[in-house]
Amino acid sequence: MTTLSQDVSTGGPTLPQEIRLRTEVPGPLSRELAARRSAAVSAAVGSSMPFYAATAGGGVVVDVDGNSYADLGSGIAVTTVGNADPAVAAAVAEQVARFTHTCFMITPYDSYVEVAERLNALTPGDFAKKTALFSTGAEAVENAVKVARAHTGRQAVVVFDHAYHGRTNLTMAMTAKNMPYKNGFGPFAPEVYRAPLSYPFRDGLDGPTAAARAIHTIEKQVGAANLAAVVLEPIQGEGGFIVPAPGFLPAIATWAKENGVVFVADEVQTGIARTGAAFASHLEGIEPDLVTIAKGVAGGLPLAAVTGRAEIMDAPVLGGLGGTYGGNPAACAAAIATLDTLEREDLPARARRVEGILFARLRALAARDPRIGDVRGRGAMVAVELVEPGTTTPDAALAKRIATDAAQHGVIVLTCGTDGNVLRFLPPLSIPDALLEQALDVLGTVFENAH
Ligand code: PLZ
Repeated sequence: MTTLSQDVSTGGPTLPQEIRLRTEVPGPLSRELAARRSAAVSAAVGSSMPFYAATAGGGVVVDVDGNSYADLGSGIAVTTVGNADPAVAAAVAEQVARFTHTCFMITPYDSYVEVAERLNALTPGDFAKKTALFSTGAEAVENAVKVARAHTGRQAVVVFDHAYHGRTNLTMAMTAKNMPYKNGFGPFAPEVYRAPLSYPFRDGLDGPTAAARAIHTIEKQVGAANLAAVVLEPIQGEGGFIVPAPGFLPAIATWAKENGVVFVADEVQTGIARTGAAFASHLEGIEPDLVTIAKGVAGGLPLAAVTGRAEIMDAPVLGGLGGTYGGNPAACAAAIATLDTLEREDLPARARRVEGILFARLRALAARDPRIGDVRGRGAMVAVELVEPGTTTPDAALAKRIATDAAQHGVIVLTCGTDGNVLRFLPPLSIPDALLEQALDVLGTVFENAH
């Protein structure tokens, strides 16, 4: 039986904020767990890192062998407020000591109502809004589609190239990439159509031109009268941190409004201060009819939401939205603590500061290394796209090698992109500047040594 190393303390920002490697990576205790895992856990579930977590907080994850890594992934953009954030941990502890679950559909409670009020106020648009709570991002996306269909009486849904919306049956249909998300898992839900995205690095189109191309596709292949919703990530996450050209999102939103189509911003990855505003839609000056929210909203607990125009959110029949765990009280308590911190500590401003550090360092690296074709993103959601020098040909092998080598040197970095050739940086906003700079030093060395 594996035991954790003796000096593992509790998590949160009090953990030493340092890169510290005590064993080879993975160490002996992680290797022991890996052996147990391969006998017990489905081989279809992957992990990008070879080491097992013991504690985390501030900007570090500490493994079972006592190695401390700089965390540039936040568990895929979840621990934005910090891992084991003390306010979140205290709020959850207080809540679970009072009650762990009643089911909001049976005996409701105040924290669900408060989270709804807070998200109604925080999302873009000064109009009457309502919210329904769920547990995962995919569930939020599915429910946004249900609400849009109930409101419009129409069935079709438009999504975009490179989109990622989840792994459930409807959201698999909405997700673009086959491997590994969809392969062998069909048949997929019908009435999902895909339009071309704005991808400045690859298409060179300005925003209005790219939007006109997408709208042409939608009008010719779907028809506005059949369309319930357009679902779009303001900055694509899994698809490669693709920031559409300025004007693209507003043009799509305007077209949707003119045609009675519900405009859904999937802010599961971009939301909750990640991009330097409460929501990325704020930065684009758009007011989505519905916003899907998950990941960062509850400091690591599973909570998701659909927030949007009251008359749209009220469209399904009574009882049409719900689920056993949706708006679980521990997750709601965590969300309230997270949203308090977002406001008190001005987390969007902190994300903009992180953006400054990431852009300065990554652009300097790109100037030295022609394999970095593009540096892009917003706030604490920044990426580099790796290509064969002088081309736009994706180099996925390099992205994989860099992420693997970075982990060996104490830095957690994730990859993404339809072609798997994008390295993405999603640090928790609680990471100290000095540790972020140190992690970027390590990354620079890893790039230099990767041939
Ligand atoms: N919408 C925009 O980014 C989740 C998933 C990674 P769930 N992204 C990370 C993986 O391999 O499963 C995501 C997202 C956007 C929806 C989702 C789905 O959120 O909480 O994973 O269901």
